[in-house]
Amino acid sequence: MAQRGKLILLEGLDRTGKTTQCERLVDILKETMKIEKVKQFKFPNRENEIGKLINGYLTNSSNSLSDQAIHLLFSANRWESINEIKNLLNEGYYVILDRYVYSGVAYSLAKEVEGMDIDWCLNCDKGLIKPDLTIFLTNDKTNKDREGFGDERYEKIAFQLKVKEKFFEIFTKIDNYNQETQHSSLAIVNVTNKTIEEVTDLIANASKNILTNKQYDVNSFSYF
Ligand code: T5A
Repeated sequence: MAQRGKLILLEGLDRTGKTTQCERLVDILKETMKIEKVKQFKFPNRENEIGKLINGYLTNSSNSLSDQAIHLLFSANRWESINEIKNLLNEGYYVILDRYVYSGVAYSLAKEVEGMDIDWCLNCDKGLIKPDLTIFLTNDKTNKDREGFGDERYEKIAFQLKVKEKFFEIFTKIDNYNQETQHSSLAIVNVTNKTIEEVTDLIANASKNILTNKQYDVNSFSYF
C-alpha cells in the first residue's frame, strides 16, 4: 500500500513565531531529514479573492463585515485549498500549515458573540482534514513588543489573552487535551524568553515521533 505524507500544523497566538518556525521546519525536513517533497500553506491565504476580503477586514478597522460573515470567509479560505492539500499528501508530500481550523474557532469564540458557540464555529470546518500533529505556540505574556504587533484588528492584549483561553477550550473539547497527559497529535510549546533557535529545537523534538515512526496509507485521513 502506498504511503501518504504527513500533515503538520503550527498554531498559536499572534507574533509567537509561527511563520518563522514553519520555514525552519521546512528546512529541517528538506536538509536534515532529506525529505524532498515538502509544501507549506499559510492561512489566511491573503492572495486569492476570499483572502483579499479577509485582508481588508484585518487591516482596516472600519471594515464592517459581520462576525458571522468573516468567520465563514476564514473557513472558505481553508476549503479553497483542501483538495490541493489532500492531493499533495496522497502524492507523499509533507504539508506544513501556518494556522488552520483552531485559529478559525478560537478568534471567533473570543469575540463572545451570542449564538457563535464552539459548535457553530466548528460547523463550517467539519470535513477538513485533521493534522497528524498540531504544535501550539503559546506564551506567558503577549508578544506585544515584537515587530508589527498592533497593526491588525485582533492584536490587542486583552483579546489575545481571551484567544489563548479559547484555544485551550477547543483542544480540550476536540482533542481531549488535559495538562497531565502526553498527547501524540498535540504538542504545546511555550516560547516565552526563548530564542528562535531554542523554539526550533522544541518543535523538532515534538515532531520527532510523528516524522520518524508512524506511517499512513494513502487516503487514510481523520477529519474535523
Ligand atoms: N485568524 C486567522 C482568524 O481570526 N481566523 C482564522 O481562521 C485564521 C486562519 C492574521 C489574523 O487572522 C486571525 C488570526 C490573526 O490575528 P496571520 O496572517 O497568521 O493571521 O497573522 P500574521 O500577522 O501573519 O502572523 P502572526 O502575527 O501570527 O505572526 P507569527 O507568524 O506568529 O510570527 P512571525 O514568525 O511572523 O514573527 C513575528 C516577529 O517576531 C520575531 C520574528 O523575527 C518577527 O519579527 N520572532 C522572534 N523574536 C524573538 N524571539 C523569538 N523566538 C522569535 N520568533 C519570531
